[in-house]
Amino acid sequence: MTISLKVPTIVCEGCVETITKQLQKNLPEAQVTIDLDTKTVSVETQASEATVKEIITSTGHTVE
Ligand SMILES: [Cu+2]
Repeated sequence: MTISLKVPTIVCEGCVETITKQLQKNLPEAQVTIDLDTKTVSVETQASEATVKEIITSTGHTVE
């Protein structure tokens, strides 16, 4: 399942890297794609949307 979330607090490559690393650390099997222009995080994973949201929030970012 692919979960797509809008994360408006993403402003630069650094944010993209931080979120990608945190998701890969917590969900090693996940495929993470982040579009900096649209501030959209797409995660192909077995984990729930709530789990993915929690991981993103733990980096200090806000999920819309
Ligand atoms: Cu940044």
